[in-house]
Amino acid sequence: MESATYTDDTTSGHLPEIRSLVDRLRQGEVRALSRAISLVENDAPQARAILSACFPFTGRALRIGITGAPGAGKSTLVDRLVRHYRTLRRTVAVVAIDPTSPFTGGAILGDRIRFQEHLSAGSSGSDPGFYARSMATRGSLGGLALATADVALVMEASGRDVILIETVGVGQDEIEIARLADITLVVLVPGMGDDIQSLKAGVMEIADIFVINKSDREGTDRVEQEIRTLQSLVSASAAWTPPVVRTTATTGEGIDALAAAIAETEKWMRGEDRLAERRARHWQRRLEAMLRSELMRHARRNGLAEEKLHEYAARIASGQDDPWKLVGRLAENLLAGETPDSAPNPK
Ligand SMILES: Nc1nc2c(ncn2[C@@H]2O[C@H](COP(=O)(O)OP(=O)(O)O)[C@@H](O)[C@H]2O)c(=O)[nH]1
Ligand SMILES: [Mg+2]
Repeated sequence: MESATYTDDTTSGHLPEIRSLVDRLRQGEVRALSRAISLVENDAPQARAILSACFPFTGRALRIGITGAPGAGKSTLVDRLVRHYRTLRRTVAVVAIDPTSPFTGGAILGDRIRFQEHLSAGSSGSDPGFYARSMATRGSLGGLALATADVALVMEASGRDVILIETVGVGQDEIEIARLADITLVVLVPGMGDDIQSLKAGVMEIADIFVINKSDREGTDRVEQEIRTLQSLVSASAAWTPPVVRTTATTGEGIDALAAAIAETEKWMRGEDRLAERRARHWQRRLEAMLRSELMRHARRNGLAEEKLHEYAARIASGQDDPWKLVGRLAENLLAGETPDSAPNPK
């Protein structure tokens, strides 16, 4: 049988079109940027060619992740940071992910409205130095973390200086998303003092800066104390002790201090190849995810479509097939370019 191919050649006919799309988004055309992001987010057939064409124009931007519980004030903070960077004439893009409301939920809608209020490129009188996008959840193939990374890459290629990535820091997916950032802000609020101890270890691990937002409220000292205590337990010997910054995002208080902390963290990250090392680690995980997604895509294209999988699953459920032996045989056949059902290779 014909050897199966791992590359997607359905796009070859689109190449001039894709090149022109990427040229236009690099020249700052917002409609081209939006279209490219949609194609990438939906994992369209052109997605990889677009990402590939964007890739050479990336690596310069600073990617800042903002993570924390729903309602902590992340979007309000992002809004403030956008204003801050725009005042400094740095161009900004925001990607906001809220998996709790994948379609029409209030959070995404609220974010969109707020972002568009003063900026959103494209409409009349708007600021072309700013672009915001809310993400829906991408299906099972690539996963949300991969989709977010891809969208951020396209934004970067459009020449943005700063990419802000807002995500609800709860699950593994979100921690994965936070890890694609160069610098991660973990946003906490007063009144959750007792909960800090129960913060997922992963969230503590990814914090480069702690932000205590809503510091206009009572209990700010207490949260800070809790963070410091936890820090002294976790990172007594760490090279970097994440600064703790107090903000009131609604009034803008503390935003300058936060921006200063970000700048200082960036300086430290850029020293001694730390940033390069973090980005390499990011790419290692991303490569793994890309490979997994690619292999599944290959499997689906070569006889392991949904119905076929269901058939196998039913056989396993009724005890007719051994899943471990089956997986071994399927993987072997697929990698050898044969149909999943081929007889086991004689050894
Ligand atoms: N009192 C107070 N309220 C805030 C502050 N920052 C945000 N909020 C409010 O908290 C609510 C949730 O904010 P939002 O930015 O949407 O939170 P997100 O879910 O983390 O993105 C909104 O009603 C904000 O106006 C703050 O510093 N102090
Ligand atoms: Mg939000």
